[in-house]
Amino acid sequence: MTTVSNDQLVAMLRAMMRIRCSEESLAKRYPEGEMRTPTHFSIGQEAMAVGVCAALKQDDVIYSGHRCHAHYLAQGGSLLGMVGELYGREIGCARGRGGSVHLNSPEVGVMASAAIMGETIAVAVGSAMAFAMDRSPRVAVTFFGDGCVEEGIFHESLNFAVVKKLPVLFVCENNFYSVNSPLRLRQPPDLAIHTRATSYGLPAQQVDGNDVVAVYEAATTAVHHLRAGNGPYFLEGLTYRWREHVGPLFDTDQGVRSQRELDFWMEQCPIKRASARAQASGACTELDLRRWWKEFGQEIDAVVEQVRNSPFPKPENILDGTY
Ligand SMILES: Cc1ncc(C[n+]2csc(CCOP(=O)(O)OP(=O)(O)O)c2C)c(N)n1
Repeated sequence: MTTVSNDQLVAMLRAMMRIRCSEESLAKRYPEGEMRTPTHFSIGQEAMAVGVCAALKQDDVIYSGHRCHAHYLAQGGSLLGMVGELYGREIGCARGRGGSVHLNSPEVGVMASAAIMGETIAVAVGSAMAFAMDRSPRVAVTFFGDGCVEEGIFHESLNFAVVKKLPVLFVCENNFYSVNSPLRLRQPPDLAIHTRATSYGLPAQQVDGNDVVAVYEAATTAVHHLRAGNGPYFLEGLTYRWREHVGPLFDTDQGVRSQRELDFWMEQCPIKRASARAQASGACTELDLRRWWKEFGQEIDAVVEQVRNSPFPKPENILDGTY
C-alpha cells in the first residue's frame, strides 16, 4: 500500500528525468574534451538520490562521494552550478576549482562531496552530532557506495553514531561494483551489507533501489526514526550504474560486466518503472512524458551554452579556497 500521492510521484519522476537528461547530455558532450574533470555518472541510480531527498526537509543536510551529480541535483543544487563546475568555470558551484567530484550547495543542504572513499561519512556524523547537541530536529544523510563499506571510517562512523545516538541516515547505494571489482569477490557472500550494519546496533533495511516509491517510503520511515531521537538508521538500496566507473562510455566489452547483466538492469530502469506507474495511476500521460523530456533537454542545452560562454577562474586568484 503506497503512501505516495500522484503529485509526489510526478515530482519524483520529473526529478529523475531531469537528472538523467542532464547526465546523458553531458556524457554525450564529454568526448569533446572541454570537461577536464574525471566524471562519475549516476545514470541508472537516480531513484536512490531522488527517493531519499524527497523524504528530507529544506534544512536537512546531505553529503556525497565521487558519484554525486544525482544527489546534488535531487537536493536542489543548481544545474548551472554543476555544469559550470564540470566545465571548470568560475560560475561553477566550487568556482570551477573542484570538478565533478566536489559538488556542493550549502544553501540547499548539499554540504560536501568528496572523492576519498568514505570521508564524508564521518563528516555527516559530525553534522548529526551538532544537530543532537543543539537539540535540533534536523538530520544528516550520507550517500556512499558498496566499496565504502570496506573502509575503516565506515565502521568507526557507524559505531560512533550508535553510541552517541545521532540523527544520521547512512545510505549505501549498492551497485555491486567498486571500479572493476565485483562485490562477490570483496565481501563475504550471503551476508548482505544491511545485515552486517545491524551488528553495530542500528536498524537497517534493504530496499529495491530502482523503485523510487520504495526508496521514498523507506527513507520516510528512517527520517521519522531520526527525528524522534532514536539514533541512526541504515538504508541499503540495490541498484546499478549503467556506464563505466568513470567516464561516459559503456564498458561491457572490458571483460568485467556482461551485456546480459547490463540489459537486465536497464530493464529495471527506475525512470521506466516510475513512468509506467505514473501512467497507470493517471498521474501523467505519454504526452506529458514526451513534453518533460523535451523541457529538460532544452534546459541542459541552454545551461551548457551559458557555461561555455562564461569565464574561467582568473590565474591570479586560482588558489582561492586552498589551504
Ligand atoms: C580511500 C580511497 N581508496 C581508493 C580510491 C579509488 N576509488 C575511487 S572510486 C572507487 C570505487 C568506489 O566504489 P563504491 O564506493 O562502491 O562507489 P561506486 O563507484 O560504485 O559508486 C575507488 C576504489 C579512493 N578514491 N579513495
